[in-house]
Amino acid sequence: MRLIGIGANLDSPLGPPLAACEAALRALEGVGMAILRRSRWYRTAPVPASDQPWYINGVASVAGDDDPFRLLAALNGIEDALGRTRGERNGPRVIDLDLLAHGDAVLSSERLCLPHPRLHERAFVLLPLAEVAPTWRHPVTGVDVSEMIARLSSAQIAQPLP
Ligand code: PH2
Ligand code: MG
Ligand code: MG
Repeated sequence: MRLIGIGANLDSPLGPPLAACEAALRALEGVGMAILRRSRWYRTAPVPASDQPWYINGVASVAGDDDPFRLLAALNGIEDALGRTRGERNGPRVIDLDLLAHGDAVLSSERLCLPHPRLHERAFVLLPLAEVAPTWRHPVTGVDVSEMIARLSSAQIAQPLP
């Protein structure tokens, strides 16, 4: 199970954030990843709270590359192709593709941590993740998605688009 988080909160030449998110899904298929499941798109308030624009977020599970570092490189390549520029941490962006989990892989290197280290505290990841992989368990904590949602610390706004 390879889980990918998709997010965007700036307009780009492709259009509004939703267009970049849709383009990212097509681009994943374009580099040979089959989309197994995908969530609805969510409109989400920025975390941490700030005055930057709200995000579109979603999650997809894909089949494809067995090597997490190659998969990460493919995600970064798609971000670049869709016009991502790298600014401040947690800054606004035209597209963000995060490798959330790669099977039960647990790793912590400078380039990549698996599972994503902040996944369990983010409604904008967990709500769409629950649609794609409702029985997924965090390989380190053993906690499943619905329990992680129940444990979210504060009200975070993440609503599916109508
Ligand atoms: N991504 C971040 C930081 N904050 N907030 C929301 N709502 N959605 C995101 O995708 C997001 C964020 C860093 O990648
Ligand atoms: Mg991110
Ligand atoms: Mg990222």
